[in-house]
Amino acid sequence: MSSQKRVFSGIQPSGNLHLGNYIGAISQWVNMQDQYDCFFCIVDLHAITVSQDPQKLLAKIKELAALYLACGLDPKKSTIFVQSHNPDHASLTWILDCLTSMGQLERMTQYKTKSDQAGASVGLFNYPILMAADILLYQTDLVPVGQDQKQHVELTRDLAQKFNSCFGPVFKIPKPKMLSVGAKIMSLQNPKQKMSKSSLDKRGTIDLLDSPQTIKNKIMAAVTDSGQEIIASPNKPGISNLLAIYSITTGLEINQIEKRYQDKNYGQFKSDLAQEVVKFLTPIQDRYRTICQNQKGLAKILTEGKQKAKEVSQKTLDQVYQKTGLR
Ligand code: AQP
Repeated sequence: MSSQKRVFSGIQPSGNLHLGNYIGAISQWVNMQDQYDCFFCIVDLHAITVSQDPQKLLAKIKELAALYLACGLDPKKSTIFVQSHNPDHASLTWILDCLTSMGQLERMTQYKTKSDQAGASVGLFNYPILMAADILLYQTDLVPVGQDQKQHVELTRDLAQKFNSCFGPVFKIPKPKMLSVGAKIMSLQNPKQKMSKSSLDKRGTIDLLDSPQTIKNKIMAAVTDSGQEIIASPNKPGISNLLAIYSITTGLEINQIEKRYQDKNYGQFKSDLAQEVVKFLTPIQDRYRTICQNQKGLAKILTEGKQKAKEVSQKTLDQVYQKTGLR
């Protein structure tokens, strides 16, 4: 058995992967691959908690898998798989459902926000428990996520502790891992709202597969703050957000960027940022196109990933069945 600590995380194929997903989640994943035993999942069962077109969903699952690889996930180092290919996720969810109170789920911020927007399904309400099952099945130590998912990882910890104290120790207690800069990238059109796949105003979101011209247009049209200074500050949510994007895409510290732009205006800053983002995304887009030409290779990676995932999850689920009296 590997002595490395275990990492689990996933993204829903629920729309276009955007820079917020990359920065908050994938950038961490890529950096963790050498040090940890990593499981990265395409969480398609989460995506159907809101309505999806079946044909588009299937295409999005493949697109997301190709983007994982294009962003730098390496199947030789990490286990990459699709959630619905491993039925253990749904099986553990039911058992955890029976251990969770309605009140615990009613407190989840994401549910409150999303259920306001559309007629909410039971699946949307239950989403955090499916996420807990995803994480706990793999005896995960660390869950690299953006800020919006922190509350769900905390619920996961509570459920693991509750199960262990009711039935005896089975689950490792996982911890969330978030970036200090970039844990919550905001919409370019509304710096008070998170950049999101499902947001209605597409001008607020930079998708990883956006063309250079679209990226430039979106960044030049980004909402900025009053005043002229290019500094990160709570009074300047628009500029602070752009600085975080600049920092992650160039590898520069925020204070280095502030110094670089101390005598420059917003227009110059945005134009340079657009160039940096295009420079950053172009190689990812090139790799994505190459990977898409080999669909058989992609399918093989996901089949191998499923097998590796199942080997680990099955052991946890067997223990759960035994402890709960189901076996
Ligand atoms: N704006 C963001 N800034 C930083 N991190 C973010 N993440 C999402 N948005 C931002 C992180 O990306 C991962 C993807 O999570 P998900 O696909 O399971 O769903 P989500 O968190 O609800 O992301 P979206 O983009 O807002 O999707 P939709 O609109 O479908 O709900 C997570 O690690 C998340 O924290």
